[in-house]
Amino acid sequence: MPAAAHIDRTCILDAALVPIADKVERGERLTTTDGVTLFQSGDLNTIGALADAVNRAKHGNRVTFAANQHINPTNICILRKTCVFCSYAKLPKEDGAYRYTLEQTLAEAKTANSTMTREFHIVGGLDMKAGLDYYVEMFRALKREHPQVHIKALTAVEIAHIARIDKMSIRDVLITLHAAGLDTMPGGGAEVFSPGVRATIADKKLSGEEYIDVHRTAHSLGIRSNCTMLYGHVETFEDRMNHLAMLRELQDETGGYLAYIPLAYHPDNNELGLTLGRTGLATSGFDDLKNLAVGRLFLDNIEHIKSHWIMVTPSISQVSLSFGVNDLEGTVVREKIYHEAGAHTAQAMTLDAILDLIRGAGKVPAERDSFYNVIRSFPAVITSEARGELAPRSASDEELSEAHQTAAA
Ligand code: V47
Ligand code: SF4
Repeated sequence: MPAAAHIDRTCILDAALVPIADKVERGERLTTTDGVTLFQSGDLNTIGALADAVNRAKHGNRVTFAANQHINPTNICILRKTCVFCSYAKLPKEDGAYRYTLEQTLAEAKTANSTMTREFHIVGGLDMKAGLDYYVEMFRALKREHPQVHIKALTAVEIAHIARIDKMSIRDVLITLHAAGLDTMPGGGAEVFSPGVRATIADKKLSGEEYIDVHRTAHSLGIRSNCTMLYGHVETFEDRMNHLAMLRELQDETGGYLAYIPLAYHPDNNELGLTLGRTGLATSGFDDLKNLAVGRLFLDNIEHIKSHWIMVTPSISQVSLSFGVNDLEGTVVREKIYHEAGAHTAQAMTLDAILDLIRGAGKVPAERDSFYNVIRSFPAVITSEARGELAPRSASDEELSEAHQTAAA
């Protein structure tokens, strides 16, 4: 951990945070107990100031975003009954179940021709009819039609599912998919690694150790990935910290993680939300900011902390830029998973909106590629002349509605 900027002790309200501030200032690694102390503390401003100091030491004032397009090719999932937090999955014969044909996937991806999309983010359900061949064909075709677009696809859970139905090793599945065009993997499917929590919210899903093993294998093959934690349901602060400790340990070993993204649980239209009586009540802004800040402070070996504005709202994402976050989940053309679960945010943000959001937080925006190389810098304050030059041609309503119709099964 690089030495952070000087921390002003006069602002610390919670005395329990003083030893943590000392460690942060010395660039010393935090323990899981420190993490629990941070989660227990009501002194959000101090937690934010510590995370901001660490973030500034690593990234200065720069905030990156990537122009990506989510594609969810199938919502059919064998864990439909046991992942009780999921509002997206369907059984094969259930109303609304769909699986894209190759043509439907390509039709949805077509908008990438007329937008600034540089990454396809592809995740879906554990569908018995979406095995290795389905994805190999899809990735090859996407690469053929959009060679400039990076493919970030398939969570560890989906990789393990493909290995099971195709009776192959995880390693061979990854080698084959990599050769077909998969560039990196997203971090979903992690939920919370604690076996007790998993048994409650995601029974029968691969275990935390298995998730880590899939990522370890991917990293050993040169496939980098992201990592996540689904928070705000039944987990304790200790569960959160043990989860983060497992991620930090793998990162010490492989260095393969690009970014950490805490995912805020959305309780609408899922069984868990009903059981908890939480329908319509997502996580609090306080907890969203804390999860991001603790991620920055504890995961000292993961460079990038990403806020997902679709899940926590653009306003919280903007504030999070002073709480350790250096990256925003960017211009998403269309997204389904959280909207099924009650996210009320827009499904896409324009370039101008994301630039305004970053500048409004006093930061300097930069567009990045999927490996976090800056590919376009933007002035801290934009002139109207430059705005005209930089504005991309975004997908027209017609194009989006066409993709939407072809996507409906
Ligand atoms: O694995 C499902 C989560 C994940 C709900 O790597 C839910 O850049 C909240 O992988 N409330 C899939 N979360 C999404 C994913 C992802 C998202 C953003 C960035 C990246 C990245 C990856 O979504 C699932 C699960 O953890 N999820 N249902 C829900 N009701
Ligand atoms: Fe299936 Fe993923 Fe939903 Fe679980 S979270 S039911 S694995 S789509």
